[in-house]
Amino acid sequence: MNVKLILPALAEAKGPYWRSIKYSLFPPLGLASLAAHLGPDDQVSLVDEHVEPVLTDDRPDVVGIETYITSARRAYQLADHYRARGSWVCLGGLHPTSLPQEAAAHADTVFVGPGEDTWPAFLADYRAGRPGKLYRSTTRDLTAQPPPRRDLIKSELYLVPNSLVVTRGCPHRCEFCYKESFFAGGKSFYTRRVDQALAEIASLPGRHLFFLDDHLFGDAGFCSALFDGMRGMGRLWQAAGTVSSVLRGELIAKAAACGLRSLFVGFETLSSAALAGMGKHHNFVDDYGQAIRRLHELGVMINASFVFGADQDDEWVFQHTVEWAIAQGIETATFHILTPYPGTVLHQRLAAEGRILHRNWDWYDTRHAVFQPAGMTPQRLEEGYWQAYEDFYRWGSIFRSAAAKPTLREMLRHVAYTGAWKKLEPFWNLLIRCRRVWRMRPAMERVLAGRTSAARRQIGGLIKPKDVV
Ligand code: B12
Ligand code: SF4
Repeated sequence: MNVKLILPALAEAKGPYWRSIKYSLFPPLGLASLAAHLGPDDQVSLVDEHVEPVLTDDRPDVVGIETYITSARRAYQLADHYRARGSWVCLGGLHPTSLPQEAAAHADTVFVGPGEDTWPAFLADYRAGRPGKLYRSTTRDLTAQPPPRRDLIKSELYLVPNSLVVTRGCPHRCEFCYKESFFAGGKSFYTRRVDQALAEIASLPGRHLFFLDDHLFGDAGFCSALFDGMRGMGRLWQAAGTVSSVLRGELIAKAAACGLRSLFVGFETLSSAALAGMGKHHNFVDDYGQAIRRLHELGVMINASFVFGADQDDEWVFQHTVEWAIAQGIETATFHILTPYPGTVLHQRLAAEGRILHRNWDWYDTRHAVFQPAGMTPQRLEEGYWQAYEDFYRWGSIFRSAAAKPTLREMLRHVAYTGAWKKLEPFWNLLIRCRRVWRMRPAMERVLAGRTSAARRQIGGLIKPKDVV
């Protein structure tokens, strides 16, 4: 069987907001995970349209397309094209899971939820000559999964090649999050076996790892054992976790001891009332300062995520949030406009209140106000969002934020990391065009590796000197 797996480019790839480095940072793993279920006699190719063109003059037996909300239009265009050529077209991922009927108009088969159980079932049915129209995931078990087919990923097209996923979903339930609807009908948080995760890590080349897990720290027992196993491997890694996981016991110190150097943290808002409205009951605003200090003392940089547009937000929220983040010495920030993805509790609530303004999925990119906010106009929400980015990433703010660091070495690391991420766009674009972005891996590892003597002291009680990387 000849199978082509496509990740279509997001709508913004054609627009003014496109940042090629963001999409050449590391490879997503959805399709490589599916490819692992094909047999040795199958021919399979994998195309990530964010980093390479999709050539469409072929006619594979089966075309599998991963569809996000803001890539839905492009995904449907490719699906229609391949159906017209006679291929069997499969659509899966977050958007077909939210709106399977919409996707069905462009597909021979639609997949709802994670694909680890449904894709092998489809392949068996297809080979038997009776493929179904809809497959709905119910069985959630990563322990029986083969590792992703990394040989199909063109790793030279990404800055860091080693993305990996060792858990799926999250134990929490925030109102705006995709995860409850995506994982409906089965477990919504589950992990690989620790020994499997460690074997996969050991097999990856180089030093750097990028965990794509929604919440790597969601199962304390699992990640504690994982971090024990990673000690001494000499890795440098980045991941996502919650404020509460940073403050819970010694987990974060163990993580730092085995190479954690940057953590994506969903602070979302500085308003306790807004947090309650979002159902983010595991976040407490009073904990934020302590969590940030703890991460910085361990030498872990922070990518802080904030969401604008909660019912409690007024037009001062942008400046207040940015000033706070700068004062805390946060290295990078990701701002979002609250977005009611179809299938989420937030979408149901805003639809019931008659506040959804647009159903053009291209605009569901967390940059557009697609609903009527309570405390300001949609236009003001969008302006404030852009202003927040501008204010946080101007050089003056970067230096002010870096000045919150206790040593010159930490200040320089802060400026190098933030500046490289947001201020070197033409340089990254050139490297990407020349297919040379991978050449910056050693420089990136050097910046990540830098750690202070204070950090070494912090984790010193936990680890032996040889483990410090
Ligand atoms: C890598 C990643 C990125 C990368 C690359 C995105 C890309 N092009 O893939 C970057 C950093 C660029 C990125 C950007 C954004 N992202 Co992003 N990203 C992820 C992340 C961390 C990992 C994706 C991944 O590889 N997962 C692991 C694989 C194994 O899972 P999977 O992709 O879901 O695939 C499985 C199933 O979906 C299914 N499946 C998928 N396709 C198909 C196809 C077929 C045929 C079948 C059978 C099955 C199937 O089977 C797979 C195996 O189970 C996810 C979080 C997550 N943990 O998934 C967020 C996530 C997808 N991103 C999200 C968001 C919000 C964004 C941004 C909007 C953020 C922003 N404002 O910048 C932007 C998108 C910009 C835009 N214009 O839309 C949200 C999406 C929410 C939603 N409802 O759509 C997520 C879920 C994070 C979150 N927790 O909120 N992202
Ligand atoms: S903590 Fe993050 S991943 Fe978990 S439900 Fe909330 S937003 Fe989603």
